[in-house]
Amino acid sequence: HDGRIAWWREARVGLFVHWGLYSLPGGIWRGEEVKASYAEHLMLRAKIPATEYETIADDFRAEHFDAKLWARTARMAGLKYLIITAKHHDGFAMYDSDVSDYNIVKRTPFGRDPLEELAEACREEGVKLCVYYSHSMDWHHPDSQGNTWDYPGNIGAYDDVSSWVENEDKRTRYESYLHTFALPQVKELLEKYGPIGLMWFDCGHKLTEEQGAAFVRQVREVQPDCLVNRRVWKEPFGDYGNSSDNQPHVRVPRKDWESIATLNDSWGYKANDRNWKTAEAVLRQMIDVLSLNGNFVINVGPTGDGAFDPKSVELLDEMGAWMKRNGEA
Ligand code: FUL
Repeated sequence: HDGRIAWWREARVGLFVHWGLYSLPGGIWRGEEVKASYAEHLMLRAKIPATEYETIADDFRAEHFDAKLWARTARMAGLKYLIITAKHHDGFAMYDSDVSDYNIVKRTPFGRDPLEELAEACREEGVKLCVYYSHSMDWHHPDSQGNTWDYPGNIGAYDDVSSWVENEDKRTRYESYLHTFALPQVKELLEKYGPIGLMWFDCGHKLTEEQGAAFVRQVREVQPDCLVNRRVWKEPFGDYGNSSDNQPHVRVPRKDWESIATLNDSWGYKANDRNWKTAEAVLRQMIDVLSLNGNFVINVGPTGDGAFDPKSVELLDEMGAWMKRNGEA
């Protein structure tokens, strides 16, 4: 296994990019700020019916999206891998999916495939392309987890595991989502965009062990060298572990762990979140993590038009300057 993870141990630092339909409303729905620190959870927090949420796609033009600029920004900040949200909990694929038309190419006026463009840009900049995929929750799909306002009897977003694993109907429905939707999407992501550094799964602790194993198998089958994070299920699954969101220290004694942090309090772009960390605070957090042998991944939430907001750019610039001063970038 050492062979597979060698690049990651050396990389140390990465960039997380949360970009999806939620980036356009930026935490505001029908003129009102939705109560949630994570703007990418808008659909769940405001219980937006799937048919209504879908209409965000009609306005998704991403006129400033520039994969080369994203990849270059990562490189200039000294960051060695880039994790892009191919599909977050809202279920919308930010790539050209053959499994479902609910995707950026088929449903938006933008009509391009960011994954394809990012794969090329990352290759050019020497940044490893990695993919986030929400395999457990999908608020758009009637048989997955989370959306109980459109699909009564569905598995709730925060239901505990036993409540649905023991319920045959819920379990069967999730099984069908898994085999006809999630696994095929994971497969196509690994087949279409060249070598993927790692698959970043999320919230898999609600799956059965067998369901978690199915995702690991699927990854290994197509790209044996691709890493899988532990959130695909839980110990002892996956190649490395993650700390809880924005909590750098919880995995201290472990080998091969990764801390993920935001620049403000949200992952997805949130118009009203001005609670930016200072560059000094971010660097301190990074140095803490690296000194404890963890990897550090810093997040940006580009706006719906595809740009990194100016404050994130400023903070990443300062990280880059620090890296340069210390011979890293
Ligand atoms: C969490 C998700 O629920 C958040 O939206 C975000 O993607 C974070 C990195 O992981 O579990």
